[in-house]
Amino acid sequence: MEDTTKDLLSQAQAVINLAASQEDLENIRIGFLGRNGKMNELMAGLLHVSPAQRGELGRVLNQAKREIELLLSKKEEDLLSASSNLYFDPTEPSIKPNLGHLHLITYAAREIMDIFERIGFVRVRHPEIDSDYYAFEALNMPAGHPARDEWETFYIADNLVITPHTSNGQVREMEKGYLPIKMINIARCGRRQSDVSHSQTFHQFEGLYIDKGVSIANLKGVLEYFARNFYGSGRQTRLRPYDFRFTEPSFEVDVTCGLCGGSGCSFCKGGWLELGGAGMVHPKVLRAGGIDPRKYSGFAFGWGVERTYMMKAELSIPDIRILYKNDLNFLEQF
Ligand code: FA5
Repeated sequence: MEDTTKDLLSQAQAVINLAASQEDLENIRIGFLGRNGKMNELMAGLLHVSPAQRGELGRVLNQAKREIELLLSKKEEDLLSASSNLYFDPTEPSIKPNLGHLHLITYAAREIMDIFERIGFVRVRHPEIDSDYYAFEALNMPAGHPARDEWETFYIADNLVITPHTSNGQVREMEKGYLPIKMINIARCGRRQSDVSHSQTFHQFEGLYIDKGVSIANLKGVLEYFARNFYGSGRQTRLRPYDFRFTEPSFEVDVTCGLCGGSGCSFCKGGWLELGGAGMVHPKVLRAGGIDPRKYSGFAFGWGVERTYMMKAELSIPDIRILYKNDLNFLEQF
């Protein structure tokens, strides 16, 4: 009888394991533990054993009964939790995904481009990794020329650089062979520089206008137009003499400080803030691009997107490198 009880227990285990619903479980319970179930059949057999054995067998049978009850309730819990995982209410409000937004510098590049587009400039794209030729040589800086040092350039192969400025796009654009040229090239640049106003990775926007009879007056007009539209109507620009190898004459461009309005404060120290470089395209550069400098002239300018944006009066960013630190507390403000 003890063996029969063990068999019954393993039978019960097997069918309980296979049960797929509450209904299956109820049928199993009735089959094993119900009034006419297999357990009661065995219990009835106790009447035919000797009183000496009856106590021990009764204990074994009760133990088996309890185990079957335990197996049934455990399986019932499993089935319940599995079905609650499947439960899906389409009317429940969904969990909103965390949406990001564009980087501050992407907004800046778009805003800058919008302003130049209104006066006929077209956005073009040129390589951010380019040959030494377009970054320097075609810009009147032959190999070994000391002027190259200023650009603190990352070389990634003998003749290949991470462009230290967007001016590499000048001769590339001329080589396309159309005139007049009125382009804005906005791209990522790299230099071996890192401090509060210099980042190893930064962006520049480069303007190039080439046509017949282009003069410094046109350059000044375009810069003034940009400064007023980007910074506000009260702002003015000035050209300060400088020396770039690819423009002649060359200038640094300053804009009046937005904090003090040009009277001088601790931020600008003198009323003016530097925006970037500019100048009339050097005849050698025009020739490198296949353009005859006796017939055509042009101006170019190249400014940092980050610095130009940081100079907006309402933005006070103490360290340019914070733009690229992936600090959400900072980035989520914009
Ligand atoms: C140039 O890069 C020239 N190619 C500009 C130019 C173009 C002159 C066309 C004439 C004609 P410069 O090295 O001064 O010039 O850089 C221009 C601007 O880029 C700077 O005023 C600054 O706004 C930005 N810039 C340069 N280096 C960094 C840097 N490491 N981090 C952030 N901004 C930078």
